[in-house]
Amino acid sequence: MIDDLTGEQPSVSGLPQTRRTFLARSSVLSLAIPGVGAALAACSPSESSKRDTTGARAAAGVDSESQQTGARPLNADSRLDTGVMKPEHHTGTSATGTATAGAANVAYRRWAPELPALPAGRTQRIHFHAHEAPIRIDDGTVVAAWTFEGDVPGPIVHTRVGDTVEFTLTNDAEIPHSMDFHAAQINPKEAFKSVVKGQSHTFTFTPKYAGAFLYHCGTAPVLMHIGAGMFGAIIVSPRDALRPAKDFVLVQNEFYLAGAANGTRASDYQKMLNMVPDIVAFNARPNQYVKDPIRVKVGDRVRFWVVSAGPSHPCNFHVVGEQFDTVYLGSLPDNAIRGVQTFTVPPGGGIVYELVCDVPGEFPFVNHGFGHGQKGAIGMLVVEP
Ligand SMILES: [Cu+2]
Repeated sequence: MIDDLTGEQPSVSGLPQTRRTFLARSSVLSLAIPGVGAALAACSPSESSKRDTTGARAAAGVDSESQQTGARPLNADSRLDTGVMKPEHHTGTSATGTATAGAANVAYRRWAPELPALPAGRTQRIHFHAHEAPIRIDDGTVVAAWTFEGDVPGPIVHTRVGDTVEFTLTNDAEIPHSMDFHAAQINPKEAFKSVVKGQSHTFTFTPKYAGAFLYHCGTAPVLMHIGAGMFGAIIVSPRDALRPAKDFVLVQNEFYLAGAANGTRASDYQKMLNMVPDIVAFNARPNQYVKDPIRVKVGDRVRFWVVSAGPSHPCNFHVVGEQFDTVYLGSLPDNAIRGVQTFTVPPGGGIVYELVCDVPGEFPFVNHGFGHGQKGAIGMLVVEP
């Protein structure tokens, strides 16, 4: 299914001021691409009075040079794509033209948490597009998001220990993006390097361990790219099937929001640095599974694959009225602990939880760090007779 996923090609014209400003600032701090052109390197913070026009030239420079050379170089210097770079003066938001266009007409859609079946065969080819899009996360909030495949989180990837994942990222966005799979052991300088607009990059890996793993854009500043929506879950099943269960994937993330164009709210880098989120959610819609619960039957075993995308906070996962029969810390079915009430997923981590639904009822699942539960990291597991 994922093989066939394609993204929309966003318009590159009519960059709004916020977009130009972002490009101007980011170009001198972390997003400059060797070989892309002097225009990107030329602007400096001391030229702040010229930021908008310099940014416009920088944005234009990406396209014009690419057209002139006929080749858009990949970023071969992945020092730019890691936490080594500290763009301390970055003040951007995610409010690009493509991320805010048409926001009023974007419909709310519940994010399906069911784990998709494993694909047939031992090699899975996945092609994601990075692009920007407005995403309605509740009735009153549309976020200007940076996405994989036009949604937040990106699609669930389901693979198996020892299988081969051949992954391709195509970047449709102005800003460079990349992919970092936590299920891969691979040279990040090569595999996780940034891809500029219009280019694609492919790498292959074989997961060694079963578990719930994060994937995310690793382009600097990583905080900004995860915070703006570029994350998802890759679920690695063991070679031998686990015991039967109803499998659900929950990716917790935080939103740090400012006002933006067209009624959208932009992810705000300075707020991310301060680490006080406006919203915390499972699968990027606050309280979505309270409004439309996850439903199972009495006697079912439920397995939650929980990932914390952060960018900065853990998920203290707990189900009210239940106890976890088993919690797997990693490399399922090894590393199991029994009889657990609450267990914490660190940002950038994943934990697998199982419980048996002995009695009917409504069981809230929550981030028991209740400041974050109150901000939306709560849902409902309905056990039907
Ligand atoms: Cu990115």
